[in-house]
Amino acid sequence: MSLTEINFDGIVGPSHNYAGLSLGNLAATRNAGASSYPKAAALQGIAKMRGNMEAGLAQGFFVPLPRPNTGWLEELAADDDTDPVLIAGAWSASSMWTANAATVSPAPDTADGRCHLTIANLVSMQHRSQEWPDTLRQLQLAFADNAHFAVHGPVPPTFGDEGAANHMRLTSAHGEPAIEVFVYGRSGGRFPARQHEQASRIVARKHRLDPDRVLFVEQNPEAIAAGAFHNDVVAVANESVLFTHELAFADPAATYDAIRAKCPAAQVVEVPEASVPLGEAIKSYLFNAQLVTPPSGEMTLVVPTECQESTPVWNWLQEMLAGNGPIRRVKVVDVRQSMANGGGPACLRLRVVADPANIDPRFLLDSSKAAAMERVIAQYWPEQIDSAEIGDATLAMTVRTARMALLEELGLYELS
Ligand code: SUG
Repeated sequence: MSLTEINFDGIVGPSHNYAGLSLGNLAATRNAGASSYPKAAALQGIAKMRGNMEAGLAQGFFVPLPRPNTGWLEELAADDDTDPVLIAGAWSASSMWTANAATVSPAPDTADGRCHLTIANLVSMQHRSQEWPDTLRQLQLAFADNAHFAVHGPVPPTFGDEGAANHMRLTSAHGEPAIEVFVYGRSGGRFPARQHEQASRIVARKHRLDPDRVLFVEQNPEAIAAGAFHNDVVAVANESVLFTHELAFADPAATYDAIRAKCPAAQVVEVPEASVPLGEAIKSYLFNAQLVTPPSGEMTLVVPTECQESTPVWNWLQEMLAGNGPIRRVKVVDVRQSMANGGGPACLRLRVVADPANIDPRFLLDSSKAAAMERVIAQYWPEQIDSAEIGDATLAMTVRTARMALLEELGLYELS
């Protein structure tokens, strides 16, 4: 069995728009009401996946959810006088950020030797709380092989769960047993704390993790207040490396010590506030990077173009490369359409360490499938959506037709 890290990116849906729905996500609220460019957005996402495949990384994907979500609008008894924010929620393409789809504990970490996935309930935001049933259907198809995977329903809605965005593995190599670090927020600040500690604890129990190899760490309330609505906005881990901002955790020293005690191979690359202030880290999404190990062995940080445009961030990255730390390359990708809604390269992917042979191949990508997707997107995805069009019946038809064309191309008839 060959365990590989596979990144499952969310294909940006044809209804991609900026409705300012996520309180505490500064980019999303700043861009509320701006025109969006779904075709460009989806093509940027495919280009990112292509870049990672060219570096030799395994790539999968999930398809957009049915939008507008008519079932949800019915549940809301939506009518002409209904708050436009609720209508926009039913139109959101937010499932593109698959780091929030589920929490994943690969086989080496679990008592039964299966890879466990728990769908995230995403209850903190109304537009995201409606994602999980349709996302679960995709996980159940992609990971249908019960001998190797266990796909769980959501934790009770009392406890907000935002999936892998608040979860990190540290290990000497992906296929080796890891310690799993769950980061939660404490509520009471100016912005919602979207990951509840009890949700993390429930997920760890469901995944049958060894309690000695699990850590529950509090996110720094200051980071949430500054706009780090998920931990992956201020920290990312890959194999033995934790790349983090100095102010990511409530008690950074205790966090690093606990990680090193359980995973002696762990190396912490900490970016000090004095070099990159928290606000600049959040604006540039330095930490919402994909930290990956391609077959070349050169650990690579895949950052958004916004990092290049920030002098302190870019200077810090150059200094890092000039030193002899574990991160050896920096690669820049353009995901501006997603970034404008607070979704960087790391938000767009869910990492699953597994043998690709055990996964439904319809969810795995190669370059010819990427080309087929690009053709469908070029033909069917709207060029532009202005905020006044949200709710429009003609646009709804366009969006549905576009998604159906993609499902047909991929043979994913069960999802239609
Ligand atoms: O949940 N934005 C997403 C961004 C998710 C980023 N994911 C990670 N950090 N892993 C969110 O806040 C904005 C949608 C809008 O306002 O139209 C939005 O949902």
